[in-house]
Amino acid sequence: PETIYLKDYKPFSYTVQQVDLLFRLAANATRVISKIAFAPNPQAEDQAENRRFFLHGEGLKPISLKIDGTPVTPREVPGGIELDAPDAPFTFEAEVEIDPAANTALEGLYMSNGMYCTQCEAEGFRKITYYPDRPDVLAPFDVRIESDLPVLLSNGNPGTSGPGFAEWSDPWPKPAYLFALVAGDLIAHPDTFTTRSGNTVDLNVWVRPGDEGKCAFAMESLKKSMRWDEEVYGREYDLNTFNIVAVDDFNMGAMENKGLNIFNSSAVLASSETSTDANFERIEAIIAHEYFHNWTGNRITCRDWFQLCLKEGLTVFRDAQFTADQRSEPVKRITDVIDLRGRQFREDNGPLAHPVRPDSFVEINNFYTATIYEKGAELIGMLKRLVGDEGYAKALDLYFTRHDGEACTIEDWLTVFEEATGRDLGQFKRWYEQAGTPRLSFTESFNNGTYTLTFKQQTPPTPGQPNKDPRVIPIAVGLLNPNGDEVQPTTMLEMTEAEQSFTFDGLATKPIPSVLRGFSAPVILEHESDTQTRAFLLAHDTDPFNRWQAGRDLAQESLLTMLRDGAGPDNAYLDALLSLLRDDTQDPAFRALALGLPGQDDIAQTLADQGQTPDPQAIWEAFETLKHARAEAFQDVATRLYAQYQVTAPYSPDAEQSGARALANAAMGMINRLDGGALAQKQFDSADNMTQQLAALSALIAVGKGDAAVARFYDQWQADRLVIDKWFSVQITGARPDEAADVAQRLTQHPDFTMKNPNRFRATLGALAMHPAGFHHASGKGYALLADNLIALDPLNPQTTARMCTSFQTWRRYDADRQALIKAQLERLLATPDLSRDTTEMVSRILG
Ligand code: BAL
Ligand code: ZN
Repeated sequence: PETIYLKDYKPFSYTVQQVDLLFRLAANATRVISKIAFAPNPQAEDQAENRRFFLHGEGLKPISLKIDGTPVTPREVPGGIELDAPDAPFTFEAEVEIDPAANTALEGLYMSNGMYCTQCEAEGFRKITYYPDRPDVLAPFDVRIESDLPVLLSNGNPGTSGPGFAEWSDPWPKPAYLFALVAGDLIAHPDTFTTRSGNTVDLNVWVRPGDEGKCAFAMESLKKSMRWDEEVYGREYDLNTFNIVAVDDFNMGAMENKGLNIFNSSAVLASSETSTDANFERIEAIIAHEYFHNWTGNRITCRDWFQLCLKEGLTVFRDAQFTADQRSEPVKRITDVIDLRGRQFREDNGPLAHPVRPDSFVEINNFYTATIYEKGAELIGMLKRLVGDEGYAKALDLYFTRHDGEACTIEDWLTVFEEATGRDLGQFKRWYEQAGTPRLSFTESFNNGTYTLTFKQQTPPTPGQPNKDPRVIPIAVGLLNPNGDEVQPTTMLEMTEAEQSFTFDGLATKPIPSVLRGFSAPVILEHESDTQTRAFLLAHDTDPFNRWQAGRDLAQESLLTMLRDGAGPDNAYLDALLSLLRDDTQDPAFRALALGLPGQDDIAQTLADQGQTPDPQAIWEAFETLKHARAEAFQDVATRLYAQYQVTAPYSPDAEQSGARALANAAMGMINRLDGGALAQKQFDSADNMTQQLAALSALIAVGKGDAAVARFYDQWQADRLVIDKWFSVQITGARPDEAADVAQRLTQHPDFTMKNPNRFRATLGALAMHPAGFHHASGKGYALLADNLIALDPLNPQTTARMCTSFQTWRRYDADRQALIKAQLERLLATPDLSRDTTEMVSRILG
């Protein structure tokens, strides 16, 4: 397959003035009739001699094509058609036929449970009609849909409608990836929102009949997001209507189509009986994320797909700010860093490492990654730390005024920061260009009242980038006295060299440093420290992130020592954690987080970084030993916390109640190891919300007492697709390592398993991949099961197949036997006849 390079970017020869689309919907033979006004692109005058009129098109059956009313015959070229076109404005008309019912890839126009819907980002519009399907071609769209289905939606404002048709008009020029259409038998959950300048916007959450009781939370989240973007970023909504539609079969979480967001139903539908606290929080965040794209993505879009982080990094950063404002800022930061380390650091440390702005790709769908999204968001956070809140606000205002209506680059983005703040961001740009996670280490010295911290940074090689230059790293540091008082409040050190010292004067005694507070940069902090210092920071650090980090470091050290020396759990860790658990002045959510352990995969990565070969089974056993030791050591406090943090008020998914439930459920998890499931069974029997019910089910499975509850849960929820996804997952993630692949295998034979629904596929095979000891079972049965299913899924849905191949990305860390087993599966995948471009690229990169 062809590789596309950033350096080859050229503007399109023509601009599009207006797009008119008519859809005559039919399941197997939809007609798409387009009329598109083109004009020579003044930005492409160098191409005037030789303008190339190329239109993307994939899997289209052409019925007729005309230029200025005259039928034309196109030349078929890879990826589309070429036509002879005038060096002057002209109209192109096309009628094509497509088959939405046969579209299982879920890109372009497809059907999901009798409903028509679209997914065009990144390159799905070319499966709908011939078009310059690239983000730098923007145009207003008018759409007419003809169908007998009762609800017919597209982007923009509603126009005329009547029996069998509806018209929509989107005045805001947009790239084709933001086009959307929905048609179905849907029910609205309506509301309105009045913008700060007094415009009333009709809001609707559209769902299938039966789901209308699960829309209220999404609607509230939408209204909060609209208000927040006005208050914090000064951004107002710009159409009369905002529609959200829930779709069951969807590759991503959701999509920000202009005025018509389409959501994976798992990211919209919520009720206390069927959704966990974590589900509610995710829904709130995704609703906000898609809404915030209206300005960061839609009004200002990307020039080309290499710039994807321009909209995604910024929008993830904005949704994180929103969540921090709605809930707890430290809790949000801690959970984001857990996720960043688990997904992005893992990617950055392996064969799939790529810069936040890549310089080449084969299939753009393979670059909707944690690096583009989450590391992209970290880059925005660092920029804000470096220029300060005021500088950030000024730069954003300039970005919105200067670039509204444009398709931009990272250079445009950095330029507004340079102009608004007078800072040179040349070195900062390396964060966008160099892949890999920097390792940051430090040494300390203390002399005559002067304390010196000397930092070193180093980034290991990544594919195609053997050498890295030093980056600018904002390092937030505070200093504590041995008595626990803070002697130096948080200060932002700016490291620009490979090695650099910073001094603090006038100190009476050698302080204890708290480094990288708030996780001020996406780096791996490598620092040898003793248990005592960590326990001290866990007890005294004023920075909540670093307090949590100290606890995590203690847990990790204990696990590593257990694995290395066969030692038992570290008592100092248990003591420090016990004091924290007992301290009722501490936020329950924070205590629940402190009770969390590093991921088993994080430990495997740390061992690999230290030059050791991780054994997933041994890691699992060490976790079991440690969890058991904690259960025994914390018996009394667990019993007290469980009782104390039962929520008696009516269910609300707010931060306070969910924090209490998280702590009580963590306590239940400990008690469960000693009482053989008695408490969990009681909780399962009496639970009136999914958070409680699922935690209890998972606890019962963990102690081998889950059979009856698993059966009952299925009987209770078999009609609810999203709850049944949980039912699939929990049986696999809770299985013993030697059984996980067998459980997953058995579940792929269940009548409710289907390859065609990405949520169900992920709930089953994705759950197996998230069980490190089960997936990496020495027999290789986990690898074989995943590969079998990926081979079966690829012809149906290349995008989800390629995404799930990333489960194999860490293969080189393991022993020779496991490496050979994984390599054989990857080679088998690659040798599959007609393997998609998506999966071919992904597997080739993983094999390296
Ligand atoms: N743009 C794809 C989905 C999202 O990031 O919102
Ligand atoms: Zn996004």
